[in-house]
Amino acid sequence: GSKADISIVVVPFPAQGHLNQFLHLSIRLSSHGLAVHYAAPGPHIRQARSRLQGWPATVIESLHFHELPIPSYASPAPNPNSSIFFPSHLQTLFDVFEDVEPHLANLLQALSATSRRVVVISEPLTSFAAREAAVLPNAEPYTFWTTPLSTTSAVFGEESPATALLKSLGVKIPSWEDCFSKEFQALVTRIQAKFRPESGLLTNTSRSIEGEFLDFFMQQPNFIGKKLFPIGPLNPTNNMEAHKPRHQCLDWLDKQPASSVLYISLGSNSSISDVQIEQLATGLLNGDQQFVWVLKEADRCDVFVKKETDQKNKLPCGFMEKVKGKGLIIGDWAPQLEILAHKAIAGFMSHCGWNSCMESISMGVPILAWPMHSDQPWNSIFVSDYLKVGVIVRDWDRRKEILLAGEIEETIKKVMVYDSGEEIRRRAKELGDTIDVSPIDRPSSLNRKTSSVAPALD
Ligand code: BUP
Repeated sequence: GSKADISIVVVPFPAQGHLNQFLHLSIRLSSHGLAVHYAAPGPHIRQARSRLQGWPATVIESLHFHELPIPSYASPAPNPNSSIFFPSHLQTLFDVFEDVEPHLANLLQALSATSRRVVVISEPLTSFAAREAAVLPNAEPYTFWTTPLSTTSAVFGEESPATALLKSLGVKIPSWEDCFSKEFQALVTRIQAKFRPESGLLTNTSRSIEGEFLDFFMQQPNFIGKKLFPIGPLNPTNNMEAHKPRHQCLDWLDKQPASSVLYISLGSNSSISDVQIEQLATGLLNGDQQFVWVLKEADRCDVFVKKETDQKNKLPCGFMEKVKGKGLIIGDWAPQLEILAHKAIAGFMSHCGWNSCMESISMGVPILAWPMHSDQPWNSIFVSDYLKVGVIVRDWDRRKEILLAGEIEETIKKVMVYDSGEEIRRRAKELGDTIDVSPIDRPSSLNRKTSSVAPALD
């Protein structure tokens, strides 16, 4: 048959935060009629497919999933009580994930033979894909940075020029030795050695968030002549409320006054200690704060089984009765975007994973930062000290301490109480208004030059 025009291959690192960004990017590309090949291990693909519920068939039919076989392995469960909490399973995953390189090479070769151009989008953690693309005559490797340009560059050493730029603006981020476990630092060294900006860089940011850094990067020797695309936010705004049945927390939010509820979620990879859960609960109760709190055990990427276990049993005795009508606990997958977009929400207590930050910023919701690991301490300082749309709840220098109910309550008031929080809520709203969250374009049949038949993996 005739050759497809452009084939796009995306290769995410198979962890939750990466899944959403790569999937949303894929949806965006396929909505322009491009054939997108999503290559990842089976369990990750099954999760991605389940997130596609509610999308128009025209979008879904341009997405081709390719299962990359990975060897089975086991890794230790995340330890919520360690001071630098790093999900060690990610390290294990990285080791085994490298084994998929030959399978990906087969896929790329097949696409290269049947397409005019192959665009390969990987990330620093899956840079083997860029390496494989570089050897093909018609393939262009792009790197997708799923975290902010300004702080992620700290991965390339504390003396990175972007970090210096941040410092000159009065924003000091913690050293990476303070944020990453020794194992992760070793992992970063391996990634650093392989990282090349190749054809170009996509980043999940926008000009109104990181304009200064985008300009700055374009002047760096490594980037001159390369393409740099700020493509954030990737929030898929047109399938809002697509979940059926509608999550009950949204019905509950409908009944709350505007700007009254605090949304709390510390992400999918982390959990806090039992004592900390108790202190947070007490802070909410004493402050008489309305809330929606996603409280469940951290994901276990190693087993990939979506076994969502709520942690209601860790709450202080009688808590659920006392907060009746005022607070909701969600023990499974929460519809975060819909929650953040709801008019009842006035603040987001977040672990500051970059997806969560982008979602909150673009919805104009101020952030109460509770970083847990890796880039999150940087993101938390970036949103509070640089963007000034957040306050720090968990100060990274005091990460070994338990946050007491009283101080949690005080920080919550800084954002949620009408007078004291007015300024920060206004700034968050203003920044949110500058960010374009336009719905995804409808595919045009005229653009559809691509083949809908995907080559087999082997
Ligand atoms: Br938890 C949870 N519902 O219940 P981040 C998360 N999300 O929609 P990560 C839900 O998952 P790291 C839930 O909207 C965001 O798009 C949320 O990504 C969504 O954090 C994504 O914020 C989570 O980057 O940690 O993946 O927990 O930063 O370590 O990747």
